[in-house]
Amino acid sequence: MARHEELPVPIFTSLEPVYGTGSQLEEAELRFNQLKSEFIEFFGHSPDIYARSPGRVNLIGEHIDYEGYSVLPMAIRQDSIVAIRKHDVSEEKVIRIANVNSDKYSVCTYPADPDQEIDLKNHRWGHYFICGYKGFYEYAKSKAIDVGEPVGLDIVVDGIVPTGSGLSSSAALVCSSTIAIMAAFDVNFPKKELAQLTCECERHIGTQSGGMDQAISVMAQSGFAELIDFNPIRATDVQLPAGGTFVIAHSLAESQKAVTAATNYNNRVVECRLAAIILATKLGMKPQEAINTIKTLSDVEGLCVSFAASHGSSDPLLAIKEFLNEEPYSAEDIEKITEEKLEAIFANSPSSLDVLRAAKYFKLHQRAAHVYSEAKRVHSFKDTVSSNSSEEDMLKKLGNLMNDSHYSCSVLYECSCPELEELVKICRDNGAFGARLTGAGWGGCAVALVKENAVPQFILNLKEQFFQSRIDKGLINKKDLGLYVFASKPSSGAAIVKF
Ligand code: NG1
Repeated sequence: MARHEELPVPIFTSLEPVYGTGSQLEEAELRFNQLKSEFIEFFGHSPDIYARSPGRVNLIGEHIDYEGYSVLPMAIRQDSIVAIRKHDVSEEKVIRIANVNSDKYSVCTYPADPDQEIDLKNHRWGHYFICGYKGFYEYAKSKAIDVGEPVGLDIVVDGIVPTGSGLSSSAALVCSSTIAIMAAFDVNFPKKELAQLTCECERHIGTQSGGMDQAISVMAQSGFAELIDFNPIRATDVQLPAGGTFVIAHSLAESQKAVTAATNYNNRVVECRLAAIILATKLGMKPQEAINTIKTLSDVEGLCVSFAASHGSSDPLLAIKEFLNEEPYSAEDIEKITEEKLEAIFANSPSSLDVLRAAKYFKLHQRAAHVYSEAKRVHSFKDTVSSNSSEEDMLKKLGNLMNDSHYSCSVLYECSCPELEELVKICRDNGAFGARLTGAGWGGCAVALVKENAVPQFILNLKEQFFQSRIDKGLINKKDLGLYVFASKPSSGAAIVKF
C-alpha cells in the first residue's frame, strides 16, 4: 500500500471525516455556512469548492527544519478554510481575495498573472494566497501539467489559527490556498509534493522557511503527531502517550515573522550557513568549495562526526567547541576564513543581503550548538515515545527534553522573549512535565506537557497567574481566553470539500 504522503489530498463531500463529531463539527458547519453566504453576498455566485489546512504546534525540533533536520509537530484543530470559484476565460482576469473577518483583513486584488512579483515592501495578508498561486503554476510548469491560460479567481478565506502565535497561521493559509487553487483547476498532487511546493512558494513572502509547517499541515493524520524528515519529505506517525496532553498558551507577544525577518528568522538561517561554511573550511574543505557546496549544518555534520570519532566521540558538538569561537564574529572575522566577501556568498539571496545589512555580528558557535543538540533531542523524543518505559517515566523524559529544548532556544538561539520566559516558568511551576516556546519564537505560544487529568486545573491556574493581569490591563478580553489557552489533541491534515 502507498504511504499516505504519496496519496493526493482527500476529497470529502461532508465535514465529518475532517472534523469528527460533536462541538468541533458544529463549529465547522457554522463556519462553512457563513463562508458560503459571504461568498454569495460578495461575488454573487456560490464557490466551486473549499479547501482547508490546519495550523500546528511543534512539540520538539525548533529552528532545525531549514538545516535539514527532522522535527516533530502535530496539527491542531484550528485551520484556514478557502472557498474559491474559478472564472471562465471570458470573465475578468483578476484575483479578488476577501476574508470573513473583513474588519481586520480588507479585500486584496491582484492580476491573474502567475509571474507577478510580490510587493514585499507593502506587506498584505493576500500575499500569502499569491504565494500559493505562484507555487501552483510553478509546479504545474515543472511537471508539464497543462492547466490552461491564467483566469480570474474569486476567494473568501476564514482562518482561525491565531496569527503571529507560532502556530503556523501563514502555512495554513498558504496550504489551503494552494490546495483550493489546485482543486479549482481539477488537479490533485501527491501530498508530499504539495508539502514541498508549498514550502518553496511560501518563501515568496521573504522568509527562508524550512518546510515543517507546510509538511504537517498537508500530511497530518488525526490522532498522531508526525516525525517529519526532509530531503525527501516523509511523515511517520508518532503515537503520543495517552496520559499526557499538550496545552498551548499564548504569551500575547505577537511575533511578526515576515516583518522582522532580517533581524530574527532569516538572520538565524544566515548564521547557520556561515557556521556550516566555517566548520567545513576548518575541517579541511577549500573555502570556495565550502561556499559552493555547503548550504546547511546537516551538510557538514558528517565531517564534524568524523572529527569527533578521531577523539573517541560521536558528538558533532566537539567540532563546534574546537572550531567555532564563542565570541561573536564580525563580518571581517568571517571573511578572513572564507576568503570571500559575505555579500558575494549571499549574492543570489536578496533576503540574506537584508540580513547582512542589519547584522552587527554573528553568533556562530551558539547557533550551531543549538541546531546539533536540538536535532538529537528530536530523536530522543521519538525513541522515548516508542520505548517500553512506564507512562509516568515516559512523560517525565519527554518533559525534560522539552525543557532542554526551551533552554537551548532561549540561551543559544535567542529566540525567546520575556513574556515567553514568564509563561514557560508558570507552566512548570504548575506541574507541567515540561514546557517550551513553540514555532519561530520571539513571541507567540508556549506548549506544555501536562498530565491528562490535571489539565482543567492547570488551565485555570494559567488564567489566574498569567492572563488575569493582562485582562486587567485591557490587553485581552476575558471572553476570548479560550483562544489564548487551550488543550490540543493531534488533528487531521489538509482536505478538499465539495458539497
Ligand atoms: P512559525 O513561525 O512558527 O510558523 C517558523 C517556520 C518553520 C520553522 C519554525 C521554527 C515558516 C513558514 N515556518 O514557524 O519552518 O523553521 O519557524 O522551528 O517560516
